[in-house]
Amino acid sequence: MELDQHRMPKVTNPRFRLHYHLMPPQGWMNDPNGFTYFQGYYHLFYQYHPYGVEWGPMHWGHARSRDLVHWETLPPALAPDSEADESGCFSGSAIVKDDRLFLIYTGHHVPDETHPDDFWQTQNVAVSDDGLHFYKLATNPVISTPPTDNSQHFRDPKVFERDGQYYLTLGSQTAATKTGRALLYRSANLIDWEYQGVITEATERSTAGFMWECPDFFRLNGQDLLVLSPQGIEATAKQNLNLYQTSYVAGQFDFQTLNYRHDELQELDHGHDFYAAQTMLAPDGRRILIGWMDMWEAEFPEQADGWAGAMTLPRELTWRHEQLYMFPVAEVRQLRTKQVLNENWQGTNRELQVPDPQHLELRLHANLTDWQGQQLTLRFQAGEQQLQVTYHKDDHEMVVTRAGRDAQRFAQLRPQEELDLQIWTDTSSVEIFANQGEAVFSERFYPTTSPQVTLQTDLPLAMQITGYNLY
Ligand code: DQQ
Repeated sequence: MELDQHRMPKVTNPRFRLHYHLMPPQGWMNDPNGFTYFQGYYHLFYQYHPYGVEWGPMHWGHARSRDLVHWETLPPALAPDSEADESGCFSGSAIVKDDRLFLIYTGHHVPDETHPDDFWQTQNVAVSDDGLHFYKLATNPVISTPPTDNSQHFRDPKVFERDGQYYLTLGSQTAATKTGRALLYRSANLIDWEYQGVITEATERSTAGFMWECPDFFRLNGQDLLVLSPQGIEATAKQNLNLYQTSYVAGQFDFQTLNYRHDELQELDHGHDFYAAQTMLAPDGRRILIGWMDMWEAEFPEQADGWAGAMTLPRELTWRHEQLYMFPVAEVRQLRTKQVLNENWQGTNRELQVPDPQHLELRLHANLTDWQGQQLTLRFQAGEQQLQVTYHKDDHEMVVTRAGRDAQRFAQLRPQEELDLQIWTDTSSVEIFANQGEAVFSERFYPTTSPQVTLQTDLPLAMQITGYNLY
């Protein structure tokens, strides 16, 4: 589809542009949508406002990749130009059926722009034969009203196939209690959908949220996992500190009875910038997740340059030690251009000299068994801009501190003998993976000069340090 070039902001300064993460060509990006594999390409769509650097009438931006790391920007797939989605093509997902790519998305309707909170939402389908051109069904919407006990919040369909049936889960809110829940629908053909019921719901607003956005329901290593983005969970001292969360529950779901025995909601990523994550099943069976690497109501310094928003690295999900692990897909190794660090080091304080600290893959690997120290800190410092990663051995805690307001984020690790810290930096982002993805922090970080990278421990610690320059 064609955009009106005259109305589109231009990128005026490359200073914060990322080198290997997906970001909009210009304009605004939020949630990942329609993450799928079709005719030899990974496709990733996203919530896109081409006519401003802030959220606005939502389009579906579109990119594709052969390898999950080199992305080609394509023309937007959807614009809010039909009766079924007049105020926005909100989040949704994709699935391949009979060699055709089906997009299922939410049509947003605001009858009176002066009252943006008085809206209604429907579910719609668009189809493509080539992965480039998309046709909305003339019969849209495919789901025109929410269940009778639902509020107006009814969006973000995530479609999947199970035992020869199509299903989708939807983000929603119970009308009476104003609490979040995930709904289940079933279809034989992706067009005619039958409401099944509630997969699971918030029992309390303060601990589970008033609305669940972007649910994603899938099976991994014997677990039925529901990843969702709850709004309204109250922060505790060290958890749920972002405005909105992305969390998950794990358990066993029965598609006949809709009985879901699951444990508590857990945060999926502990960083300041992570939301609306979506997964896909790769052809080789890996479950891969991408999230929006930003947060609502955060500052977006890149807005001054004509764009806003980015995606995380694609991460492979695994289920280990009764929790989800996330770790960058193996394809990310292709980004290495040169090894810049490779040494065994023991000491308490040093600067890591690397040619380009903002495009770096860094790994610190230490055996903690005989170490009497308590604390290890890695710091990126550029003037006032500082991002610090600290491991506290006594309580097995990771703390990320980003200078500025609301600085700290926390994650608890299992007691173990080794510490393996892996970090990817990309111009204005830092992603931190502890112990192969047991704890993850996604951070936007905007140094305006090249940061100094330093390592500090309270007592000498032997570690292996490796680093690669990334393209
Ligand atoms: N963003 C979309 C909605 C979704 C929200 C609109 C989550 O579909 O619920 O841009 O960030």
